[in-house]
Amino acid sequence: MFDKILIANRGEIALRVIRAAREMDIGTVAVHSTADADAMHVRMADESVCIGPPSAAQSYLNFPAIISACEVTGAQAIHPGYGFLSENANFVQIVEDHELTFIGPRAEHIRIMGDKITAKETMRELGVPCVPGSEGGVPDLEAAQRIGEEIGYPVIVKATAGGGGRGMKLAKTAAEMERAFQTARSEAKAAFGNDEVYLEKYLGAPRHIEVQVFGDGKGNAVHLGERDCSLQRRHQKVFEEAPGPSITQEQRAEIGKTCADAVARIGYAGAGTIEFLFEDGEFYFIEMNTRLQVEHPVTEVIFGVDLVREQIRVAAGLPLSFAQEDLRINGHAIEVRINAEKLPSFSPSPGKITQYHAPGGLGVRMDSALYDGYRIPPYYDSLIGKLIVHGRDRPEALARLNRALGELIVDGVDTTVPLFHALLQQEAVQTGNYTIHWLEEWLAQNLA
Ligand code: MV4
Repeated sequence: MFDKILIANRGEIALRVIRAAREMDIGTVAVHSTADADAMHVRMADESVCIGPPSAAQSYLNFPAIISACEVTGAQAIHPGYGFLSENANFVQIVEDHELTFIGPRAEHIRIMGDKITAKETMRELGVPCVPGSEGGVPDLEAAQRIGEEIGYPVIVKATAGGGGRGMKLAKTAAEMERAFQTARSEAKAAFGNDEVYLEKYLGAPRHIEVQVFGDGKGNAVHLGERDCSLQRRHQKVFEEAPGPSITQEQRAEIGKTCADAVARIGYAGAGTIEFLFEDGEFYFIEMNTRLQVEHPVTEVIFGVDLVREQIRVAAGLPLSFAQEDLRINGHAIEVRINAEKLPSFSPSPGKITQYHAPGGLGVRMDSALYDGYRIPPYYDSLIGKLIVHGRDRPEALARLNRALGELIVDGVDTTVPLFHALLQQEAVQTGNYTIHWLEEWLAQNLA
């Protein structure tokens, strides 16, 4: 096992990794920008190194500064958290070239899943059900029009270098294909320097269901069920839950086994998330994320496992500490993302926290790097905390969420907390009967 690891991240996820490491008796090194000198992750780690000015490009994304921080402190491995360098295959390569360990999958697997066409081709060959569409890239408009007729409209044009909702254009009818195809291409070229696009049948009212998988890098893998993350605004998740309120035990077991077998076959190492659209009882693969996700706590809470601990174990060459048959779902968990944002525009609201009080009690977990007097810098993501609640069933989790939100105090900046109080009053949220479009439609009618 490692003696010391470096956390190449900030905020709540840096604390999350420090906590797991400390329970494993592993030393921790925080890195930080000049804007984060007073951040909680710097205070909580055993050691810290300043790696550059505020802009992420010069600090949290600065390869040489991070590698140097390992060399100076003797950290043997790097945990990337989520975002920043977590899905950067070039970084993984450089980490390995310096005889350090990346706590995450191999560069090869990050690369495959980073290209959405290769990802889909790989998953299809591994027996994972995919959205009907083009076989690989579409070279020109004529091909797009021919394939559009074959799969039937509406059709969505997606950039292979996109993902997470970036670089997509909808063609509702054949007449709209020319414009959708050309716009998708030129926007992809401008945004990613890669204009390759592919086509999919557009699903009108699906849910976003994602399956948590974990590989040991030696051909063994398990699944930890699914999360329903359908409640999103502009491709940002807002409210996530596990298990998915629409998924049966039989569906979970079947898609879970398909996903675990797929990642086992490629020798995948560490945590992964396989994203699906779920409509009329069928799963359709869209993308795989080769990192720990923001919403991983809802899975941890219902399975009673520490996913970061397992990431560190697998990176050190140890086996997973559980087998598939050890994994049982206990109750229901919900996470809400607390952002420093002003409603109804959701514009960033950085500034000084004049009062902070975290909720507590049975079944309540608050993952946050806030403290009284902390100044939220304007340079980074607006996520300031995740409130995760656990109940014996979904109604109990909802009641606990309502109670915990009432206890939470974040003064000095605007937050998304009022949104959650309002959402908990909605029948669709109470019953779990929502699709990927529900939140945007509700916001348009109730907030704007
Ligand atoms: C789709 C789709 C409908 N049909 N693909 C958006 C994010 C990216 N991960 C995939 N996305 C979508 N792909 C097909 N074939 C609808 C979306 C989509 C969406 C997906 C998940 C959660 C929220 C969403 C909001 C709008 C569109």
